[in-house]
Amino acid sequence: RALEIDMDAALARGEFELFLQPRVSAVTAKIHSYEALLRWNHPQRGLVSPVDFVAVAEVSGKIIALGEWVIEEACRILAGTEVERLSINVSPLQFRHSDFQHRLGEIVRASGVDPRRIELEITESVLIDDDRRALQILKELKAVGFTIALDDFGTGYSSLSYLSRYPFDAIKIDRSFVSNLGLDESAAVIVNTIIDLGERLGIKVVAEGVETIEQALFLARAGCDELQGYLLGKPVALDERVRTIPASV
Ligand code: G
Ligand code: G
Ligand code: MN
Ligand code: NA
Repeated sequence: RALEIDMDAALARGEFELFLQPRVSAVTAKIHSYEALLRWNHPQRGLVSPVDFVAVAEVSGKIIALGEWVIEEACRILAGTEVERLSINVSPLQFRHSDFQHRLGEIVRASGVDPRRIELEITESVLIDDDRRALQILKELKAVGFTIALDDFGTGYSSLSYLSRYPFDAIKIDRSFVSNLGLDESAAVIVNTIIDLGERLGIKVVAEGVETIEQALFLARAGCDELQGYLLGKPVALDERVRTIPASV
């Protein structure tokens, strides 16, 4: 059966799960927050990656229900565990949906979770179509306390004007640049430039896909604020181990 046909039933049966991956301070090595990464425990196919179903969910429109489930589950984790802060990925389609902001507000309010504990990761494709509306929504979300991160920075169009025009709290350097550090001279130049930009604009810079000590040292010396990647921790299911970690700073 096609994945899209299964999705409603999968939501009802509780087959989706949020894996958590730590984001760590490059200075203190303390966990700042976790990124929530969606997984589907499919009864026949096993653990399915969002790469294989998010695009399908966007085409069918199921991304709205799925995205709301992600917000609800993130709030359950924040309300019921020691996890201090979570970032959640918001699909461009979900962000542009007329009801997004309203539903997000409703779900978070009902959970009693402080919006300051939630970061929304958006990609620049959100900003391309209707940038004035996007700016208005981002400002309103920030006014309520949500923080906003620009994900996959450096891929796509990555207009530098986005960084000054929109109220981002964090920029996430795409992992393609991090993985090329030490291999490709231009990757180091690009990474340094993004870190410098973030510093000058007062936006926190987070490196993704950090897999080696060499990459971590390079990034820390360059002034990158936070690191995320397999070296610091893989995305894992919220098990008892995660439930009992001490509250992060
Ligand atoms: O965790 P993984 O490497 O499999 O994620 C693959 C892609 O799926 C990434 O681009 C990530 O941003 C995206 N993704 C992960 N979780 C979610 C989610 O909850 N919602 C949306 N829209 N995308 C997600
Ligand atoms: O697009 P986004 O940045 O949300 O995607 C995050 C994706 O990157 C997730 O699917 C996650 O599983 C994956 N990821 C996280 N850390 C690493 C890493 O160190 N190396 C690689 N190759 N992928 C990673
Ligand atoms: Mn992300
Ligand atoms: Na990314």
